[in-house]
Amino acid sequence: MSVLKEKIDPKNLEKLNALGNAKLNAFVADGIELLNPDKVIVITDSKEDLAMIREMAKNGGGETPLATPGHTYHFDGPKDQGRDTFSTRYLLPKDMDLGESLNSIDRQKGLDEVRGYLKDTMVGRTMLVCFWCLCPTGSDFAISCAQITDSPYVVHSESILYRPGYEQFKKLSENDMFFRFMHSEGETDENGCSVQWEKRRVYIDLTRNMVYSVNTQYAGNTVGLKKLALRLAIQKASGEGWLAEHMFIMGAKGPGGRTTYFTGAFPSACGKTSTAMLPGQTIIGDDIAYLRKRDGVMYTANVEQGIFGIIGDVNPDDDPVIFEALQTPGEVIFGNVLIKDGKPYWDGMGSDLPKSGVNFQGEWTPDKKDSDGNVVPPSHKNARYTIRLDALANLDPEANNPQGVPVGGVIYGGRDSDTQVPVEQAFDWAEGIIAKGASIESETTAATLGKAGVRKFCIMANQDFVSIPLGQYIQNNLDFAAGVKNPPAIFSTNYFLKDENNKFLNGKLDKMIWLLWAELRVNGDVDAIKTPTGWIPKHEDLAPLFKEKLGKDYTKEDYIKQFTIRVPELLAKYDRVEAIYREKVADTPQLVYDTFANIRKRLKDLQAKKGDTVSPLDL
Ligand code: SPV
Ligand code: MN
Repeated sequence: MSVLKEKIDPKNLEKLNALGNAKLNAFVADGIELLNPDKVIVITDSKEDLAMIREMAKNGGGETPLATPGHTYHFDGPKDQGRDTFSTRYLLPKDMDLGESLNSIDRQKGLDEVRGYLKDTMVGRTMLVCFWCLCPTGSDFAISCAQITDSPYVVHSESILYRPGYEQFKKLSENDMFFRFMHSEGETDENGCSVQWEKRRVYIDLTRNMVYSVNTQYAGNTVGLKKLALRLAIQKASGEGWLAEHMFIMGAKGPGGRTTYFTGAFPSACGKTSTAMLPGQTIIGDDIAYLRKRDGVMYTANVEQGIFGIIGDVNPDDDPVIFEALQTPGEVIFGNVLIKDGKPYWDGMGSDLPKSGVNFQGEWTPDKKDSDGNVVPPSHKNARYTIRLDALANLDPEANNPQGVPVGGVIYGGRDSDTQVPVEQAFDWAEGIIAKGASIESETTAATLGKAGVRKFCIMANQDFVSIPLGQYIQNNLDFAAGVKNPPAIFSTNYFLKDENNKFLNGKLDKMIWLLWAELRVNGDVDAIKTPTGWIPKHEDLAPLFKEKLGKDYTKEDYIKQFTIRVPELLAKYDRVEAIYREKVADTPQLVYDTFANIRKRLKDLQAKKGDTVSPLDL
């Protein structure tokens, strides 16, 4: 209390005291002692406090106003444009073993390092203390969170992306847990960007439900409730029998006005948001879902209330709902786009870009090169927008239901140019978890730092965030169907299949047809064709959907090209994936190996009968 009293003025101290939480006070006092701010501001759920944050953000706090009222832009530094998976580590106590696939560091060593980097970073600055809630407040999904940061941009982003949590915090009792996040952007340059990116660290203390983040601004490294909280949530869920997943939630519209809810896990930048935003359907969330069981039914709720989405290729044809929302006055933060005369521009927006402007590298012209000699694009590939979901015309009416919504189907996607068919239903829950979710491979994208286009294994599209041994995580997913009367159907999708000339075999909106076919399957409305790896659609069920929804004639030739079973590629895929499990995941459940063996046998039987490539019409 003496530390708090010394640094916090009476008005702000009163706000903290109203929460009456000794653990919170200890967290804030630790922050004050370590970070050494000049001033501390405590932020409540009030309109005034949120307006103050918006003002602070616009006045040197990481954002600049644009011409459209409510719109601002934010730049991260040139070397701070994505999640830093290398410098994100679990602090490992001596008695914890997470397996070799998870990035970790000895707890004490990591604490010394990250707290060393955080020390005195807020001298001359203001420390912001704010409160949010993961999932709808007052539900069994809800988790309270406290965030300390010196970035008004981070607080503003959180106020768009998460439900307010100050009032909810008052209801916590002394023993209730909450997640804690401590962030400082560290030293900044004249543009307000973190300079010491080589000392960027995101360290996760699972023993304290706390995450440290320093010398970074990119939201995926700093906005506590997003991927930092997901890592804490996965561990908590594992102990309590529920799931925390890197999934969208959306309502797919079937015949007669029926809504079937789907969750879907896709690696970053593989069509996840655009699936959740498909025209004619309704969105609940685009990034993180919690799943719980009640009375033999799986329910899911959106952890967030906003979208931090990739802006590249958002245009009136491919993403009409988002495009419209991004033109409308209201709170939107544009990140790492090109700015010219108070307007944001990005690649693939469907109109010409100006020939000059300002972007994350400074003054920009088309011939601009970065320090490594590479041409600088107008907007970064991982440029993003931050917007509240209620700004969208297609928000599902159940989006804030504290009970969540029942899960009808689960989709696992990836970026795969040559192996999997566009959509396939797994034979059952266990095979879906293992052969679809736990076998995702995806060609890398700009959402994480590093080289793009490399095929990377990514369990449930959640691997970057898994905070328990990977085998245990798969087992938890397998076990989750226990006691569920009618487990959701599991599907794989692949929007990135290419022909021999390296041309995509599908149009961007074809994903709507795969989704609506899955909706029909969940409800038992259509038959399907059996392959060695699951059930694929019949041409006769897809053609009317293409005609009705997209006005396209879906030819048998296209169907055959897209749904041909590529046996050698599939065998190679399961060989690759199995090798990773054998080498890297010591606690892999035996069922994983048995399932791969069964799939391989079915593939080889088909190969012996029909050859390497098998038309769906020959099955
Ligand atoms: C992702 O990369 O999966 C995102 C954006 O949703 S972030 O994790 O915040 O970087
Ligand atoms: Mn994500």
